Amino acid sequence: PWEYAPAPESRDIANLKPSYQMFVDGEFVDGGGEPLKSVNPATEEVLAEVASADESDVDKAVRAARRAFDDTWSTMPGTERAKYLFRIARLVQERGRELAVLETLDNGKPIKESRDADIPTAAAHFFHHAGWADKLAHAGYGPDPRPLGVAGQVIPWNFPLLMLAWKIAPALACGNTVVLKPAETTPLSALVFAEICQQAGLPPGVVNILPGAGDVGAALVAHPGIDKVAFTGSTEVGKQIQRTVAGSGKKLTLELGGKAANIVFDDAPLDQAVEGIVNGIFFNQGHVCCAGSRLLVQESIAEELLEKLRARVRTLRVGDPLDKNTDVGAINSAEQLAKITELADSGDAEGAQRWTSPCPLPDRGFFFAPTVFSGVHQSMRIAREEIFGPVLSVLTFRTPAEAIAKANNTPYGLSAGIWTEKGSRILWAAQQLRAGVVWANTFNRFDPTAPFGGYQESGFGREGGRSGLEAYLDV
Ligand code: TXE
Repeated sequence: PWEYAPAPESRDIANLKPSYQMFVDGEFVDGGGEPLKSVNPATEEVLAEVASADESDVDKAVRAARRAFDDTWSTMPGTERAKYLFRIARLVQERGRELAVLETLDNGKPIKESRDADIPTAAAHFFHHAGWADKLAHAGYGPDPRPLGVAGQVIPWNFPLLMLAWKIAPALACGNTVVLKPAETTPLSALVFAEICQQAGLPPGVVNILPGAGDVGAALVAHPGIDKVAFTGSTEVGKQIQRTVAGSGKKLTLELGGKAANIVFDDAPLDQAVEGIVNGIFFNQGHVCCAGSRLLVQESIAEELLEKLRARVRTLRVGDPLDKNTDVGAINSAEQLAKITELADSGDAEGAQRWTSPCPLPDRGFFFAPTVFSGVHQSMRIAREEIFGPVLSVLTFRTPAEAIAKANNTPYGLSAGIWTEKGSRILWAAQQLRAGVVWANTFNRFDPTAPFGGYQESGFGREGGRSGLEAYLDV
C-alpha cells in the first residue's frame, strides 16, 4: 500500500463548498429531508453536506416545473430555447476544469476520464440538442411537435454530469421542464449544473434538482404531476418504477444494467483488441452499464490473447483519481466495493481462475485491483450478473454461431463488441446480437447523434439521436 493524500488545491479548483442546497424554482433552498454527506471514495473523507428533499419538496418542485412548462418553456419558440441550451453548453465548457475535478472528487473516477470524456461529452450533448431545438418543426413530426410536459428524471452515480446531460438536454430541447434527482453518492456536479442554469438565465422552474436517496426518487416518479419518467440505474429499481408507473399514463424510458459480450474472432487485430478489451472493462472502474464485462474469445487464440491482455493490464495504474496518470480510480462506495468483492469471491467458489493485477493499492479509500477470471462457464454468477466493477469474465467459443449464442445468453441486452477483420461477419453478427449498441473493432464510443439503449432487462427507449428526441415528444 502507498500513502495517499489528495492535493489540497483540488478543493479550490472544484470550488468545493462545505454545504450545498437543492435547486427549486430557480432558487437554492434547504430541503426537508435529513442532509446527505457526500464522500470522496478515494479517501473516505466527507466532501460536503448536501440538502436532501422530502415529499413536500418533490411536490413544490413538480409544481414549479408545471408552472414553468405552462407559462414559459413550452410556448417559447424553439429558436429561443436553443439560445439557452447553447449558453448552458458553453458554460459547461467554461467551467469544465472545475466540473472535472469536482466529479473526480465526488465519484472517484480518474481525472483524465472526467476531463476528456465526462465533461466534454456532457457539453456535446447540450450543443447537439441546442441544434435540435429550433429544427423540430422541420424534423418530420409536423409543424408543431408537442412536448410531453414535466419530466421526472432519476440518475445513477457512475457518470453523474453526463447522465444529467443525457436526461436534461433532450427534455429541454423539446420544450419539457424537468425535476431531476441525482444519485445520493454523487450529487455535487448536478448542483453546480443548477448554478449554470442560473448563470444562463434559464427561466425559474425549467430545471429543478432534488438531491436525496431512493425514497425521493420513488416519490418523484409516483407524483401525479409528472408526465414522463426517465430512469437510469439498477434493473431491480427499474422494475419497481415500471410497476409504479403502470396504468398512470406517464411515458417511461428505462436504461438499466448490462452484461455485454466483447467477442474476439481469430482474425482480429489482437493488439487493437486488447486495447478495446481494457477500455471495455476498466474504463470508469467498470462502473459502466455497457461495459464489456464478458470477453468471448475464439478458442484457437485464447491463450495468446490472455497473455497479451494480462501484460497490458499489469501496466494500468490504480490509485489517486486526481493524478493525471491514473488509469483506474476508486470504487464509488463501500456498498459497491462489497458487491464487487462478493461476486468475485463467487467466481472462486464456482471454480473460475482468478488473476489479479499486482498493482499496489492505496492504503485507504475504496479500491479494487483489475481482475481477470478465465475458465468461466455460462452458468457462473460472474458470467450472468452485472458486477459493475473492474472484473472481466473470459469465456471461449469455437464457431461464430456459438459466439452469438453465448453472447445472447443473458437477460440483458445493452451493448456488444465484435473484433474481426471480416466486414461481412461484422454485419452478420450485428444483426444476430440482441443488444442496443454493437461496436465493431472499438468499444465504449459515445456520440449524441447515436441512439443508446437496451433490449430485454436492460430497459427500453433510446437516448441520443432522433429516437432520443421522440422520448420527449408526443409524435
Ligand atoms: O442502483 P439504484 P445502486 C447497477 C449496478 C450496481 C447496482 C446497484 O449493477 O451495482 O445497480 O447500484 C435511485 N425509486 N447500476 O444501488 O438503487 C437512487 O437514489 C426511484 C447500473 O446505486 O438503482 C439513484 O439515484 N429511484 C446502472 C438511482 O436510483 C430510486 C447505474 C440509481 O440507484 C429508488 C447504477 C426507487 N425505489 C447502478 N431506489 C446503469 N444502468 O448504468 C433507488 N433510486
